[in-house]
Amino acid sequence: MTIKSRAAVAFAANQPLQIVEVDVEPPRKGEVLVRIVASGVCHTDAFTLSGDDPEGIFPSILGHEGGGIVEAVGEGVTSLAVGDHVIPLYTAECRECKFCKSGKTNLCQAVRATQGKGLMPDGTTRFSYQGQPIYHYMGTSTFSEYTVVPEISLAKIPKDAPLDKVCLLGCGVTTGIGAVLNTAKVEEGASVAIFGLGGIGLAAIIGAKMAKAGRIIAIDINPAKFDIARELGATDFVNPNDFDKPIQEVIVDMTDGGVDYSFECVGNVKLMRAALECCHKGWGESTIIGVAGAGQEISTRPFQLVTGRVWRGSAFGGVKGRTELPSYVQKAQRGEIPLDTFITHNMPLDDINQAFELMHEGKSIRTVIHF
Ligand code: NAD
Ligand code: AHE
Ligand code: ZN
Repeated sequence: MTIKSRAAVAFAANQPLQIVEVDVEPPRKGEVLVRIVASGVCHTDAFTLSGDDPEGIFPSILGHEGGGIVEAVGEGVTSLAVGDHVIPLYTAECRECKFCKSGKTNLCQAVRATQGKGLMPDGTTRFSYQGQPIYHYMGTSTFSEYTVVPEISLAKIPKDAPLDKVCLLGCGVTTGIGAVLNTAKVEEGASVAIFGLGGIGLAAIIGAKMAKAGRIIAIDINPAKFDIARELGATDFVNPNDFDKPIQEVIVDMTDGGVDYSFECVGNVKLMRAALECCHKGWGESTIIGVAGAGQEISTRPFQLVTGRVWRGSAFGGVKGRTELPSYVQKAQRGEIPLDTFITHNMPLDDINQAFELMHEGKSIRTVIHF
């Protein structure tokens, strides 16, 4: 039976989201209806809303950092049952595709093509408004009271984990920690530079602490971010605006030739170059996490790579969600991942546009939307 759901709909790029009641069709084969309890707001939602995302489709329901409860399952769903608590995954894990079986990547491709077109795997959408289709987003669309998600795009988590906090493990916090531990594989004593201290960069600091990094240099043009970075374990704080030379030179001078690892957590292609070039000659590795807009490209002198620096990228921290997210949830429950530190604001769905404003003003780390 089709149900009604309150949702924040992105009707067009660069327009505020509109809270309306959409129609949601029941889950089909291999799909699950989830009641979203809470959702974080990530910079990627704002990026797509800005119109800069080549995969941005309108009208759509954004949101990809949610936590919810299974409301109904479609035909053939075996791994989940009504009442299970779940985190939707924008990186599915089918365990059967070439990518899943490779042992080399978390980038399952089973549903990726349709997901990028705002559709369910059968090529249709479950959402509509006044008879017109509304598109899905990142396979998750968590800015809706009810959403439909492929079974392989849901991580089952313990029922005693607070959904309004562990929802942050659906993107930002897992991405930052995973990029340090899985992608870069930072080792004990290493020096680390983290560019951008939003949800992703701050989580990367946690990852660097977990890896027992020696020096953790936190870099942001908004010095208001430094207190939380310090609380999480950063050792040095750099505001590029305080210097009249390129930030890579500043970091190289501070670190006797450059850092062992750097992470770009902003989505600025010039900063991606700086993050690479602040790495130590011979071995320094830079990981791009930030998402840059359509048409933008990175550049550096090839000599930077010839002389031993390595450029990498990381999606969802290299984490295989169905297999690994439960252990991230456990770590959060044990206090090893301080989710509360990230939650600067809580608000109802009606106020969701304010969450975007706070992010753009640099006043929030994560706002959690409560349904
Ligand atoms: P955010 O807006 O919360 O934080 C960005 C931070 O960067 C802010 O503190 C801002 O002050 C800082 N910043 C801006 N310009 C800067 C500059 N020139 N130098 C230094 N700092 C600067 O964003 P977020 O939610 O933390 O996301 C960060 C980026 O990561 C975005 O591009 C987002 O799309 C991307 N992201 C990627 C993945 C992935 O899997 N690869 C996952 C989540 C988010
Ligand atoms: N759609 C964009 C790219 C967006 C992008 O890079 N997304 C990241 C996750 S950001 C989460 O906040 C990602 O995981 N990408 C891998 C993937 O498969 O989408 C574009 O440029 O087309
Ligand atoms: Zn995100």
